[in-house]
Amino acid sequence: MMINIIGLGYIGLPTALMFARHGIEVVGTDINKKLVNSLEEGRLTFEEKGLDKLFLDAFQNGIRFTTEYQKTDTYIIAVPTPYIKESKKLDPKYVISAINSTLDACDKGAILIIESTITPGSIDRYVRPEIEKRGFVIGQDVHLAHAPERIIPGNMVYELEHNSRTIGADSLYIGEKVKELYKSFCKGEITVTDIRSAEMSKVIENTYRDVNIAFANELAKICRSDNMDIYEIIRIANKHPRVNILQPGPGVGGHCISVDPWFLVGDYPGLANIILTARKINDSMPKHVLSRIRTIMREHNINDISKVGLYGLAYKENVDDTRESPTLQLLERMDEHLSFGVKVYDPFVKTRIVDHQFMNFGDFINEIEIIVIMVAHDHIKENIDLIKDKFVLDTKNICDFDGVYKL
Ligand code: SAJ
Repeated sequence: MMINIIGLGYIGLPTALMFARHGIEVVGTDINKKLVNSLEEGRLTFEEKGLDKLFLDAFQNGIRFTTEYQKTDTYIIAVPTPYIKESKKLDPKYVISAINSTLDACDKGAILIIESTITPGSIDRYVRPEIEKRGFVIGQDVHLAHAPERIIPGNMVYELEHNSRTIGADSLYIGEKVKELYKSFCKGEITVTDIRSAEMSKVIENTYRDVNIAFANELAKICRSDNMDIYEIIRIANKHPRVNILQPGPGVGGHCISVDPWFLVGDYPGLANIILTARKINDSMPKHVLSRIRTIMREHNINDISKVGLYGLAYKENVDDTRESPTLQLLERMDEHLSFGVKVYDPFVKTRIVDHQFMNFGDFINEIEIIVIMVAHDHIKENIDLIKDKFVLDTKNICDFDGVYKL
């Protein structure tokens, strides 16, 4: 039996490697020739704890990478599902194109497993009609399943193996078959359900986190307005057995939590109210950081924005992924206010993606008077002594020395 995994990004690649490590024949397909070449030559395309070793194991077990779709009976589709900025609706174009190419290649009776996060109802709305249009009978010629992922960047390899997961399918028979497949590496509980429930549960998991982060962020703003210590207050409140407030921060980034709730807002206008408000609160955090920077500049008579340095471009600690990152959101805001020249540094981001981005930490801190900690990479925690002579705005609550400004 061979699995063809379509899309070798943040989800598809670790999944492909994990199946291969556990002895399944895997071919990974991606339309990006450069990416495929790099993988074939043994070079990983992003950094992630434990991925090197997993890659090596998969290589030894004969994993292959190609731009071609393979003829087989099992496909896992893990292509991106962006949302359309204006309408906040899912853009299914990559899923649809992957489905079509799969149909061109597949055996009769093949199972098409969609791992990409999709808005509830997407398979009914976009995928089934596409397959039927091609004359395939679903349930006979091809079978559909949805197996949304749950792994967290920064701990992907461990979570891939240990998290519980959900399989949605049209029939119990196919659901159980897909479950058996994932059981080759997944030690967590695997729940089989229908496709719509699988779609919805995935989206609400991320929405739940977004709403809870928004609560923490709103509290941070309330505490700032009335001079209270948000971190102390959350620490105390969390001692209640049924309270578990998350941490405030400079915003919510990544391609999951800051995106998935919009699917519900776009599809259920008027019904998704807390969800919409939470999104707005989280999206307002970069502006809050900006106003904190302004306060520090005024207090210390610093008029030159180029004396300010943003530490961190990634969307969270110890990853190199910059998608929807709070720092990029903040830079966009500054740009709108014609405020150019702020300096930026991230030890994980090794290509230049914004203006005034430094590649060397020493050079970066030599040129600034105010450092804004946007991301709590281990690197800054280990180098905290080097920034003690700066004015520090710590949006991640990692500094405990006198004079530090918080959110
Ligand atoms: N954040 C806060 N405060 C917190 C926790 C997080 O401000 O207390 C911020 C982070 O700094 C980051 C953003 O939220 O900017 C999201 O980070 P995250 O670590 O909470 O989650 P992601 O986006 O890396 O991964 C999420 C996970 N979903 C849930 O925890 C419900 C992961 O399990 C999913 O697989 C992933 O989304 C996905 O791909 O959908």
